[in-house]
Amino acid sequence: MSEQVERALASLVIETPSWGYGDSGTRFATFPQPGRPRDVFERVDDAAEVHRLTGTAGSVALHFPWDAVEDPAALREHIESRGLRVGAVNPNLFQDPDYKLGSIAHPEERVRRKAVDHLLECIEIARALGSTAQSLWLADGTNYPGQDDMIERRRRMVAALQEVYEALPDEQELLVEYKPFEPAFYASDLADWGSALLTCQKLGRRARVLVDLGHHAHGTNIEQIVGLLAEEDRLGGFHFNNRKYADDDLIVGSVNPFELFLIFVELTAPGRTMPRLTIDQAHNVEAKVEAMVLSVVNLQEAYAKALLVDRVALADAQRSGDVLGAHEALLDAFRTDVRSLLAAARAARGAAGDPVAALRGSGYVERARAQRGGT
Ligand code: RM4
Ligand code: MN
Ligand code: MN
Repeated sequence: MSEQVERALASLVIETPSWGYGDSGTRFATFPQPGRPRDVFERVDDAAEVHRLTGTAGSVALHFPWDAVEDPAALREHIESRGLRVGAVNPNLFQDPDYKLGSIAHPEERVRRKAVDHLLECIEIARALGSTAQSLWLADGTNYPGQDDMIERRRRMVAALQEVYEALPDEQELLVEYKPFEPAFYASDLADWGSALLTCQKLGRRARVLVDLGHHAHGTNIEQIVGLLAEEDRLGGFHFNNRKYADDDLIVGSVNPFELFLIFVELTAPGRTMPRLTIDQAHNVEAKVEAMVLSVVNLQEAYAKALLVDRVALADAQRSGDVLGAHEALLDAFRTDVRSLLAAARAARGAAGDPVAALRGSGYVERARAQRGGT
């Protein structure tokens, strides 16, 4: 058992987001934290610390232009010198005032052109950094019925994405994220997994869907979506976070650990390959590095528990119509305390047995505060 968990951890790569280390807050206020990273290099340093403690966060996802630098080669070198890889490149099509009515679905050709040019630029940035994915989330949509023609918007969006897809080098894939609401509150242009999947099918095999756990209506069975997309070989990746109400971006597994476990049960089903596993969090009151460490540890726990599922017993119970026997096969795994197993597996990999305690005892946060300043 412990060997199985050790092997599994060795192959687990979780991407942490550069944007999860900087200052953030609520829609009402940003709360500056002392010791916050001042630039992308320091955000990478924080990501490296999370990896050092957990042993499975060896990749860092970047967001542009937030992480823009003069010299991408220097950034790549910094990332690699910290023992990390460059994860997905996330273009930003939602902050420029020109994007008020959308980006690639915008009614004006000039704005659509500008947005496509940014996407093409991000392909070049990814090439220079050695990244193998574009991870695209569109804020596009409308706020009122009649504001724009929904199907026209979709045509514009697809045409723009086709141009981008054609420019993708072989080693890059295009991950398409969906979200039902916010910032658009009437009709988002990529509102759900179905719209994202249809778009990917129009583009080609290297376009796949990205599932963000905060981007569903309440009651949606996310693990079913995961299984379905995996079955169609269109599951590109995840943005892990947790929520109680909307797109809350809370610590992974903090509110609904059972749902997280069930997602990993799908991901580890026989014959499946792991998609890209990225954390997408924007903390508002919690300490950033510690929050990220806790998210990675919670992901490790969900993963390890999913590996404990007795697949033979589960399949037998399912075949014989033993409703609760099948359900209990899952509960048995979910209820297993895997913490000491994981602590040992992490220690065997040179990471921390107890990553949160190790962070608190390391002085990392205090040193960052002294070196980086900030109030
Ligand atoms: C969105 C979405 C994107 C993330 C932005 C900042 O809600 O989750 O993935 O890049 O927030
Ligand atoms: Mn996301
Ligand atoms: Mn989100």
